[in-house]
Amino acid sequence: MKTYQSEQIRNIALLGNTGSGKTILAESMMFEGKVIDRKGTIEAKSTVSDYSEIEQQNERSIFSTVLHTEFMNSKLNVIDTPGSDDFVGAVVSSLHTADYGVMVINAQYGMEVGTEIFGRHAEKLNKPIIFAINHLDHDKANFDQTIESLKVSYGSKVAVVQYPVDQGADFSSIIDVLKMKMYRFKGDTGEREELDIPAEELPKAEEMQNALIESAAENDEALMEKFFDQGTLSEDEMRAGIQTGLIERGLFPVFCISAKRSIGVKRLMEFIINVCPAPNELPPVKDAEGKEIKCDVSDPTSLFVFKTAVESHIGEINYFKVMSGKVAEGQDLINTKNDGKERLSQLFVVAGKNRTKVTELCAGDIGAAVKLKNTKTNHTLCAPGKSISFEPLTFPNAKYRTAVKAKNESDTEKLGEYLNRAHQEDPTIEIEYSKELKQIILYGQGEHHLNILKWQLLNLYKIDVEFLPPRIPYRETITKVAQADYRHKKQSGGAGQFGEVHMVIEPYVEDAPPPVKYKVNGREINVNVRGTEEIPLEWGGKLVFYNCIVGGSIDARFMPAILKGIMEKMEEGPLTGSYARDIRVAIYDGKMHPVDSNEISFKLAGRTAFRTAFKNAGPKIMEPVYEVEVIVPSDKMGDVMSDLQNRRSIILGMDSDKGFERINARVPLAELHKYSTSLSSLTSGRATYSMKFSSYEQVPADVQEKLLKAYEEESEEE
Ligand SMILES: Nc1nc2c(ncn2[C@@H]2O[C@H](COP(=O)(O)OP(=O)(O)OP(=O)(O)O)[C@@H](O)[C@H]2O)c(=O)[nH]1
Ligand SMILES: [Mg+2]
Repeated sequence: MKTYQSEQIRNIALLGNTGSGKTILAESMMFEGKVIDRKGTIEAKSTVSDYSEIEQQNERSIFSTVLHTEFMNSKLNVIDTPGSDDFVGAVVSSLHTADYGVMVINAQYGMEVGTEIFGRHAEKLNKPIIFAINHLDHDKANFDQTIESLKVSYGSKVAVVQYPVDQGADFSSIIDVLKMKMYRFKGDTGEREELDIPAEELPKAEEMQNALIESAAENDEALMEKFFDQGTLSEDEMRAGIQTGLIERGLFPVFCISAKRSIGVKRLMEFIINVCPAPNELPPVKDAEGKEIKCDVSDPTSLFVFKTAVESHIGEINYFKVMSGKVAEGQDLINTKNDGKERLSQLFVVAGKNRTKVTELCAGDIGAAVKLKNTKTNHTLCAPGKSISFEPLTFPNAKYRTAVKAKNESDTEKLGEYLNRAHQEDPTIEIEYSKELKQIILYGQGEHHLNILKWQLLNLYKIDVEFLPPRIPYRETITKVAQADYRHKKQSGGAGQFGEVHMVIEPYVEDAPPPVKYKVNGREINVNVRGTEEIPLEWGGKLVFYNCIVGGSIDARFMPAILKGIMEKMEEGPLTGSYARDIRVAIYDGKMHPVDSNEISFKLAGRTAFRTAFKNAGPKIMEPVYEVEVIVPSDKMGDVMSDLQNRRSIILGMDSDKGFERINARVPLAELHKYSTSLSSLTSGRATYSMKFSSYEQVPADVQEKLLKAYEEESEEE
């Protein structure tokens, strides 16, 4: 395969709601570029893009797939992405890599939740978007309504370049108001005739053309002036205006296609090659230090790895974009993440699972390398001596958690190894080995997301795992002052044990002055603080420990043992065994025995006194509460609201945003188990949400009651 220069390259990511037709569009593009001579279908499990077994089983894309095709003496790199929100990680990395997003829209439904979600990611990454209105051959296709739905979000930036003449089952013709031509397609091969616009369509076509001219002029002052002077713009001027608008995200051009029947696909590709600037004509990007890195072949080499995967037969494969310079087969580069040397002994361009060896790739191009030693997603490789390093990709927060366990205990170690690998392949899968919950917690984007991982573990790595309800990291604290004494005494034969501790405990409040006097149960206890230890707890909150011993009733050397005993109970709270937090303890009296007192006795006395005091101090269980944002179509708003209310939520606000309703609420984590699945079934997959940790809050009395009972039962069983 020949080497393509930067100016011959275009990089696009196909985005859109699940089922909008991205994979079929990719297939059609491969067909137009003669990478394949027959188009595969989803149903026959024969597309280039959905080549993995799990995608074929599910009849949908799950991973991003890199493809390329040669067209008009250019190389079009296409990244097909999954449309389900569960796999948003693949969308983010693809969109980051591509220079343009082609947002595929199903003309039966118009704007869908996937359009909304991925549109936001494109906005965040500042990527230009081209709309491809697909499924126009469907009986229920409605182009005008689709455009209206897009305008709710994108307003007058929606610039219609084409409209269908005969949408529906007989769809065959498109009018292109940039070229002022009609394209008529025969059969399903993309073969087309270029015709003059028929007289009866001319008034509409001219009206649409005027609208497009105005949109094109709007993004360029010089063009605007010309437009005012001449009342029109030439085709080239329009193209220039569209180009400026597209790059600045001031204009979103709309194309008409039927991916399945190859209608309009070639014209869309022509537009991408003719109008969209090549990577070296786009503004330079910045590396992590803010240094501008130009997409220039004559600059030092730098590559950014956007995807690491394990493929059968070849092992680990890294997909990268050449950010600057060029990379040749056999070249040595430095991984700036770990300073390791990597030899790129073989370079490939890929189209699904088909790899073609190449000798060189220029700035802006996308390729793959195998057998790298220690290179993964988000790493930068660069020429020795150049310290170029790109900012890692940032992914949306996890919104689904489950506990995982190998069914066969002997697989536990292997499970850990493969989970780490899964995280490297898909950073939206996160793993926490929770000492606190005594569980391995997996985090992901949805139940489906983690079920795919389960399938992979079983089918690719032969590890059978089960998912269990994840425990909730509750916290325990107190709400009032309490006092307790405890004497630990043991006399059995030889050396005895003796230690007595008197303490007062109270809630910790930031910046509160040290204690002087307590009133507990009508009794006054004066204290004299001799020493303070303020311990920030690993799990959040604080423990403040005051030594208020006067007159040597307990030797200073036993204080650490008392604190140790208290800490043991802080780590395994008296109510439910959860971590305790935000407590002040004052040790103000006690007793020693000249022979029998030792550390162990004081540790036990401290622990038991603390437990007793804790139970009398208005103890409360606290639970993690998350801030949740749900985006839902208006007709499902009521159902989603009442479901949220059943989950002990506090609704913070509601507003309409770009054709969707947005609900902000605070929801306890315990009520969010499998929320993504319920939301999906409540709205037929038309809603989405995100969540982030907010704070710890006291659980209501009835919930506390249940938790206490459950802990008691659990403890009895043990
Ligand atoms: N009638 C018609 N069907 C289409 C068209 N494009 C795709 N389809 C069908 O729609 C279904 C979904 O197409 P895909 O290409 O898998 O959609 P996708 O956007 O890749 O979906 P995800 O991978 O789940 O995100 C398949 O059955 C396709 O055959 C089209 O233009 N017209
Ligand atoms: Mg797909």
